[in-house]
Amino acid sequence: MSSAFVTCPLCEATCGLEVGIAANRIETVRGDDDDVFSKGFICPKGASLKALHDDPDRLHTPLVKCDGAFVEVSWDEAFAEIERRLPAIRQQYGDNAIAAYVGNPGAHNLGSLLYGRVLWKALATQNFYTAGTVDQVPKHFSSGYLFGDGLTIPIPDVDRTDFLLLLGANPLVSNGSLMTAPDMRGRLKAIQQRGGKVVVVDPRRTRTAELADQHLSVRPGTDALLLAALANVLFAEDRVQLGELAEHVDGVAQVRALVAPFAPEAVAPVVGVPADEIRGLARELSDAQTAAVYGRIGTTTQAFGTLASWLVDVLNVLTGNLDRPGGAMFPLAVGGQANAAPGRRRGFVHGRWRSRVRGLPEVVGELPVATLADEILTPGEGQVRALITVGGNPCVSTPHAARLSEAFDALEFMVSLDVYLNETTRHADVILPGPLPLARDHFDLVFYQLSVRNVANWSPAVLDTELPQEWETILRLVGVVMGQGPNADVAGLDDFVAAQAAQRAGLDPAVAAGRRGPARLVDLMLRGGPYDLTLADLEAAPHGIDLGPLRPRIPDVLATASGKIELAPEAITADVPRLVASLDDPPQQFVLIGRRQLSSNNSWMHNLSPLVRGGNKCTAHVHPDDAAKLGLADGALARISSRTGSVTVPVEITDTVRPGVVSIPHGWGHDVPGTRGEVARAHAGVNSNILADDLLLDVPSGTAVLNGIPIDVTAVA
Ligand SMILES: Nc1nc2c(c(=O)[nH]1)N[C@H]1C(S)=C(S)[C@@H](COP(=O)(O)OP(=O)(O)OC[C@H]3O[C@@H](n4cnc5c(=O)[nH]c(N)nc54)[C@H](O)[C@@H]3O)O[C@H]1N2
Ligand SMILES: Nc1nc2c(c(=O)[nH]1)N[C@H]1C(S)=C(S)[C@@H](COP(=O)(O)OP(=O)(O)OC[C@H]3O[C@@H](n4cnc5c(=O)[nH]c(N)nc54)[C@H](O)[C@@H]3O)O[C@H]1N2
Ligand code: SF4
Ligand SMILES: [Mo]
Repeated sequence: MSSAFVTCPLCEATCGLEVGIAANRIETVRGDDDDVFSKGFICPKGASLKALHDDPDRLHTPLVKCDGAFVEVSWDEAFAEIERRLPAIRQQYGDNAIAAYVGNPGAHNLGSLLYGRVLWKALATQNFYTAGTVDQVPKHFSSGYLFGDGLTIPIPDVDRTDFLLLLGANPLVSNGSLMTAPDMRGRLKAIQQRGGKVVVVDPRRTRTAELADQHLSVRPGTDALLLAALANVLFAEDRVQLGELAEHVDGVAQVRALVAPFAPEAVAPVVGVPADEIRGLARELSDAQTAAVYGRIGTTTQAFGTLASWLVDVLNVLTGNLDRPGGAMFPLAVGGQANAAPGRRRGFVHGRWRSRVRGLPEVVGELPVATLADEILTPGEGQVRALITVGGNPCVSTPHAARLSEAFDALEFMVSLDVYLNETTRHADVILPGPLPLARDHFDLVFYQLSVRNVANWSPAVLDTELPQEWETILRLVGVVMGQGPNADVAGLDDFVAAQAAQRAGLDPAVAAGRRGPARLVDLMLRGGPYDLTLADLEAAPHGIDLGPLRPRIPDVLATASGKIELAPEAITADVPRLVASLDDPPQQFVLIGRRQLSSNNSWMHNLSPLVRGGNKCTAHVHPDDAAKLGLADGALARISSRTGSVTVPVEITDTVRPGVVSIPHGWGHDVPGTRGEVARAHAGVNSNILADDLLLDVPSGTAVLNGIPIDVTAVA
């Protein structure tokens, strides 16, 4: 058995793994003790990579649907079918008739990251969707307007901070997001050990809240009110201290006026936290030597996602903690980072186009996935007739899931690049599988831009695969779209892509000669990047290269038109009146929120016995007082309904949720016909996004409200 050292590509933590391999099979997986960043940390998902490879249900050949049933075909047959059907739709109905949806694994996959963009450009469709609009797009929106680029996102400097305020995040379970930091338990404990404090804002007492020094159990969807109240106190008590940021910030006076309506006493009844606790939190935040405010999915996928994301950084600015050690800082990745070149002042815009049916604005090149079904089902000029999905399961992951399934049935043609035949890909006409992790080169292009330290680690493919690499499949699709037929010259297209990348980096493509595919592109990015590294340097360091703690980057990192932090941009502040109005909203009796589970990865790893065996249960968490009122018994079934649908699910009575709040994890509901996944079917659970309402959006960004969905709950006899 030989050992290989690779980075786990399953979540944002980027843990180093030591993988034992014999005869092209994974024998063992453990944390790599020598990894410069993760130092041996591993979670159950990383450890399940062997089970993933050995899963008898995953796809090994392309599938084409014939008379309603999938048949295994050769790659040439699959591409012949695509050639026969896709270009005709484009020719007949125009560019926008073909939509695309890219899912979460696409952000962890060099093939889709580096070559997907070539395909989307070739398709020239405005109907481009990703999992981002059920996730972090509000943060791109606020960061774009504040700092000039959607990926210029401040990351909490957890290893040096004295005070960490986490809202809507449970990194002990999720292992962190928009904050690449393996072993968050260790990092949070270290804050406490050096005398610092951790505060968690969450409607549930999560594992992270249990570890924290203080937990504020808020009503879902009220974070923007809470954060505005914190800012209000900073102004009212003369605690605003911009420090060295002062000369780089515009709009502080406007912010003062905007948060005036949100005194702690005004928001307390709605937020569900006493005014003196809010005031106390503001004082502690301001008194701390250093502090960082951080919000994650509970703050983005809710009614005020953009305002909450904005106010998180407003607080980082007002307390002088932005861009200073121990505060919230901007990483400088080794390559591929749009904000690495100073002086690029184009500013950020959204709404460059709008969705046809609901008129929703584009943000970072995407339309809200909550409206994809409308675009497919509503007849007229520009109607979506065909769809390409890449590593996504929107029929489970996105709102009004049942309607989206119906919409996919109405498509004339659908191609899915995916490793499973699941709830989404069962609707496809052609499924094209790609190699699993470890059978492809890997590099965390996205997550090193969001990391609490500047690090880099290259993972070469360590397993052989019978499948073409996903980047090759994507280039072959590019060939079809560009009229080169089903057997395009993939190597030639790759040379073309590399030549363009070299030109962008101001390099001669010949410097990366001898490489092809993503390895060549990463080599070019490294060479054009800020650290003077090459891929060979990373190859010589299998446990990664540590480039040190984050360093201040203002003003160079700012790309707004003014060259300053624009703290009160109109695109964001225009939504404040809606927040003011929410102070008078009558409270809902019951609202639904989600919860992530340690051994789960959104919707797609439930077919692995080691992961479903343990603590993952698709149950509805209900507070004991609510259970008593509703006549619900622990383990009994409840029917949960929303405007869009209903599900019947076992109840787990627990005081970890707030009264009035029901929590069901997303990613389940594996009992639909026509999928391949026996283990998942045996642990089906329910699809919580049947309940998520496609009409409820964070207004500025179009991101779906997945937390705080009004529901009715009844006992099932
Ligand atoms: N109610 C509710 N809904 C949510 C959330 C929530 O908190 N609550 N969270 C949201 C978030 S944050 C996200 S990111 C989305 C995720 O939404 P999606 O990305 O749409 O869903 P996943 O479950 O990640 O599905 C991943 C798909 O990729 C496939 N896959 C895995 N690896 C590969 C690969 O290497 N190549 C290819 N081609 N395919 C691969 C899997 O088989 C699966 O079909 O869900 C969102 N939905
Ligand atoms: N094990 C595991 N890890 C994962 C994933 C997974 O599916 N499983 N998914 C990955 C992905 S794609 C992502 S984006 C990240 C997400 O990473 P996190 O954001 O850390 O994920 P969650 O654990 O869902 O934490 C969100 C928290 O928000 C709370 N919440 C709900 N509504 C509100 C609200 O209105 N206000 C506040 N303040 N809190 C609220 C929920 O109770 C929950 O505890 O996790 C990643 N890591
Ligand atoms: S925490 Fe994330 S990166 Fe680390 S082993 Fe688990 S899934 Fe992989
Ligand atoms: Mo996500």
